[in-house]
Amino acid sequence: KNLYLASKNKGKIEEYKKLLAGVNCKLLLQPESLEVEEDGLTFRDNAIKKASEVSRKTNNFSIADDSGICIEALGGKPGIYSSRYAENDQKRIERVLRELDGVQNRSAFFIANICICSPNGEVIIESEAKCHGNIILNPRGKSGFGYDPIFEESSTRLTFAEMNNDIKDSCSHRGKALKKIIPDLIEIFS
Ligand code: ITT
Repeated sequence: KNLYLASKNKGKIEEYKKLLAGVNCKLLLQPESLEVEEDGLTFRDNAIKKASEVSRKTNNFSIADDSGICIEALGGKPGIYSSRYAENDQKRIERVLRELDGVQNRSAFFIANICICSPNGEVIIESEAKCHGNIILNPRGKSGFGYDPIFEESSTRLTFAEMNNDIKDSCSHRGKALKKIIPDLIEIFS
């Protein structure tokens, strides 16, 4: 069976290819022409919106992930606006570091809300997980995407950009949210 990944984010796409390797599905990318407006007020609203729209348009199962980084000293921002906080990854990182200039409390978490829809657009599985850490003063590491170079994960003290894929998957918001539902996915696609 086909599973459409309702995402245009290259970093996420690479992570999903690996995370879903044990599920017997054919992973397809959402049609380039399909634009889903992310106007929900929560990660969950946006994940449901992306998955249900891609399922209905393709008549196939789909998986969407709405994620972001929430910084305590910024009242939870960028949050659902993480991908829109500035025009590219570099500028988003610069904005966060600027807004945290001189701020002692650097506590933050990543969150991923995953939604899977059946071919008729109905939500069949949901999952959510967080990963806690701190925003560091100077970016470290070259891997990954987005805010990875400035997020130091609590238990390893490594930034996501200093981790190889396996380590990031074992502790990241996305890895943890997806691992919880892998048994359900294996069953649906068996
Ligand atoms: P799609 O909606 O097409 O999947 P997107 O990038 O717009 O792509 P989101 O709306 O879920 O996806 O925004 C998530 C943003 O949060 C993403 O663009 C990154 O800036 C950030 N983000 C999420 N997970 C991340 C991770 O594991 N590492 C670094 N940054 C991450």
